[in-house]
Amino acid sequence: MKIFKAPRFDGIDGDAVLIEARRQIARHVNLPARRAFLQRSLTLGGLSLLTGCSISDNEQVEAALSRISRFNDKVQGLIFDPNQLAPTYPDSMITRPFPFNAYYGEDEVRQVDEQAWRLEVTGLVSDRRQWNLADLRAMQQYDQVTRHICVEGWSAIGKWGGVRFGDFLRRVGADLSAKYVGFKCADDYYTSIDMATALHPQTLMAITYDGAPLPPKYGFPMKLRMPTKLGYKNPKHIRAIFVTNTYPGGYWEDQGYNWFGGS
Ligand SMILES: Nc1nc2c(c(=O)[nH]1)N[C@H]1C(S)=C(S)[C@@H](COP(=O)(O)O)O[C@H]1N2
Ligand SMILES: [Mo]
Repeated sequence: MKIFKAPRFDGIDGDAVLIEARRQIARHVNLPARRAFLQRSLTLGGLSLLTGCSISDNEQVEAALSRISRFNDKVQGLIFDPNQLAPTYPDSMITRPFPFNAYYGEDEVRQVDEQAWRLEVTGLVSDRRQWNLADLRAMQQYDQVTRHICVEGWSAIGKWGGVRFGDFLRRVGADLSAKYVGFKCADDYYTSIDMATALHPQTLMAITYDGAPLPPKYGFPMKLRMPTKLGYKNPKHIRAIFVTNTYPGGYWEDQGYNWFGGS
């Protein structure tokens, strides 16, 4: 990390900056020890030390906070254990009814036509043919009951079934050393994930919910379900998947949510 100038505070509400920084750190960093440390001892000086930036104006503060977030992406990427499984639960613990969430209300849920739907697969893959739902159903299926955690303050246990994303990526000849997999959805949602999480054994292309075809509100015809990531990283109504080394961002990520988004 770079040596920093002593922070100047003119025109800046230092307390507000620290509250925001603590909020972002608490939201983005899931290591309890790290959180406790940062929450107890973070000062404006500490923040500028952490970010290598002088906390002198709003633009710099924004930049500093976004650097904390990108720094956290790296930390989370480094500590991510590709073999560590998220907890699973018995069917009796499924939350009923399972909550709906999107950046719009339930009355605006996208209705995707099964016959017309094609999944586009592009970028660093050797087989760019489009997929339909029957192709996905023909692959080995897995079921899992896991907890979905939304940063808006709720969590719920649900049961999703479908294709292991790692199986799919190998089938299409994806470059497994690429950095990112990006997703475009039938609404205006989009997001992207790191390759290690894409290949995690619990990362599913979910085409069922609770043993039935995925209902429209939960992302028909297909969503990516990752119990190792927060809710907003789990795209519903996926229409295109691309493998890339160029950072693709995401709908909430581009508005300040942490990109790695581990849970
Ligand atoms: N296409 C799409 N995917 C999305 C969203 C969205 O608005 N559109 N919202 C995300 C958020 S913030 C959450 S918490 C979950 C909600 O999924 P659920 O409706 O299955 O609970 O979907 C995620 N994936
Ligand atoms: Mo969410």
